[in-house]
Amino acid sequence: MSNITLFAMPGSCSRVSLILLEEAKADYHIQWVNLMNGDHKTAEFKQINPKSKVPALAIAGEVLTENPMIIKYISTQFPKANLLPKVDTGLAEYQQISDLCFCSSTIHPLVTRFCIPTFFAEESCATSVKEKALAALHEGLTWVEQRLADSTWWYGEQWSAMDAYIFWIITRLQRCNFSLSDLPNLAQHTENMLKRDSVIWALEKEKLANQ
Ligand SMILES: N[C@@H](CCC(=O)N[C@@H](CS)C(=O)NCC(=O)O)C(=O)O
Repeated sequence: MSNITLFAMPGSCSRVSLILLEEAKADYHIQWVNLMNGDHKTAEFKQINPKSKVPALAIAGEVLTENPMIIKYISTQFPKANLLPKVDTGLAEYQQISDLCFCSSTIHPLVTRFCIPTFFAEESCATSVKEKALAALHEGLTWVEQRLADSTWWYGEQWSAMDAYIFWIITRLQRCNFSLSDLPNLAQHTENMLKRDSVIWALEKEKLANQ
C-alpha cells in the first residue's frame, strides 16, 4: 500500500500535482474530494487540510498543502523525474519557487475571479469582476506567451512542473470560454501537453472519477 495520498478534485488545481505524480511514476493513491458537494468543508476533511482546499498531499501520516510546496516535495523525492531543472547557482532555485508562486498566487486567484465571479461579488457586479480579471489575466499570460515564443516549454527544451501548472491554468480557463486566439504559443503549449503520457494518464484518472 502506497504511503502517498493525493487529495484532489477532477479539473481543479490539484491536476498540477496529479500530473507530477504521474510524471514521477510515483506509487500513490488518490482520494477524490467533491468540492461541489462540500466534502472539503467537512470536519473530517478539515483534519487533513484546515484551509478546506485541494490539493493536499498526505505522506506517511503528515500532510503538505499548497501546490508550489507539494511540487517542490515531489520534485525532491523523485530526482530522476527531473520535474524542475537542476540548478546550482545562488538564486536559481528560489527563482523556480518564485515562478510556481506566480502561478499559484498571481494567476490562480484571477482564474477563479474570471470563472466564478459570484464567489467575490454580488450578481450585479459579477460582469465587472470578470472583465477586470480578464484584463489582469491577459497581462500575466502575455509574459508566459512571450516566454514560449522561442521554446517548447517554460524552461526552454526541458519540460518541468511549470508546464503542468501553465497547462492547468489554460485548461481551467478554456472551460470558462477564455479565448486563446491572441495567445497562439499558449495554445500550442496546451497541444504539446496533451501528448504527454503523464497528462493523458492524469486526465484519464480524472475522467474515471467523474463517471
Ligand atoms: N493556494 C492553494 C489554492 C488551492 C485552491 O484554491 N484550491 C481550490 C481548487 S482549484 C479549492 O480547493 N477550492 C475550494 C474552495 O475554495 O472552497 C494552492 O496553490 O494549492
